[in-house]
Amino acid sequence: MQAPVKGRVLLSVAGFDPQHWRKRLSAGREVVLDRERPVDTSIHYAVVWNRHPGLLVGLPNLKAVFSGGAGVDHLFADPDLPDVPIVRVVADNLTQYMTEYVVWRVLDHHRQGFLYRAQQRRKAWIEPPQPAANRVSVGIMGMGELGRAAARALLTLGFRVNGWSRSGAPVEGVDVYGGSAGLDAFLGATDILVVLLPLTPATTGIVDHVLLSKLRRDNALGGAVLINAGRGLLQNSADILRALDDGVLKEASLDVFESEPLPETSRLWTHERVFVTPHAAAASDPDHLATFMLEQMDACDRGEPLRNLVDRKAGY
Ligand code: NDP
Ligand code: OXD
Repeated sequence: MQAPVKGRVLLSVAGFDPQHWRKRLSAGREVVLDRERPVDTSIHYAVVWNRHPGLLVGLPNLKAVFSGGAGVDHLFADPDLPDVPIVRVVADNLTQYMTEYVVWRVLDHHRQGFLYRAQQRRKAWIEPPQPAANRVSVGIMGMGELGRAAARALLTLGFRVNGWSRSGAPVEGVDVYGGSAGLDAFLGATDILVVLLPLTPATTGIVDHVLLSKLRRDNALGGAVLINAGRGLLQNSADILRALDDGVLKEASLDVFESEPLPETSRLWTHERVFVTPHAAAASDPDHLATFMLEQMDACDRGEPLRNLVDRKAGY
């Protein structure tokens, strides 16, 4: 008996090289780059990143949508998102990239990179006091796949680590605080705030001046630090700049912004105590991810459950 023809994959990934994704996904299925017909019954799966609303309308046989990344806010921004399962990226190499980014930024702030770079520009040979890692508390907002991995690496380096999540679920070695009831205590025990939250209605704009002013400023580092690699719309950049200028924040590392690319007019580009990266903390790699996606599509066709499913109600 002939094996049933596999449904096709609609691929629509803005900001990535679609041909790279197409090449990898074509190893398992026929890939459609652009919608050819208003109604397309041949498409059973979609791999999507940051595309326009309405893209997935008119696909009556769509079985699941795969996000091109870990975040799914780009999908929920589509009012016409079909009611099918959504699979997001959970992958060792993405987690590793994010862990590297967090460790890099925490160590740079901890080891006074901003100060040394300024001193080097002046050719100044000055050795400031250096606090030990165990005198510094890193607080991670979002103790999911990425937050937990970053926490493990920071614990290995000797930092104290706090976490904040919706559930407050325990994580070994970490003081985890849960929900809005735990937020102020979490912030008050945190010197370096690392934001690894998903963007949902509950988290939009959460990193504002009020929140930043609750961080511990009287600390071994001489001020509070913000690192955001979650999403730009979690933060209010004007508030971050105000916090840097009025002493609420000592320094910031930002990978994500309300508007991307970060507009040239933004003062974040030139602020001497801000480190900017272009949403590059942990990029999805089709060489690594396409195989997992194809495996999941085949499993779904066999009636097996999908992994790394998004909770539509929670929005992440
Ligand atoms: P997960 O879904 O695994 O974890 C999300 C965490 O956030 C969970 O701990 C969850 O709590 C917590 N959370 C969600 N909503 C709330 C809330 N309202 N209050 C408190 N805590 C909340 O996500 P990942 O760790 O995989 O990824 C996190 C985010 O990182 C992504 O959504 C994406 O936006 C961003 N990202 C950025 C990248 C970059 O390059 N800059 C690359 C990859 C991801 P609970 O544990 O209770 O569910
Ligand atoms: C992601 C991202 O969510 O790269 O994976 O931002």
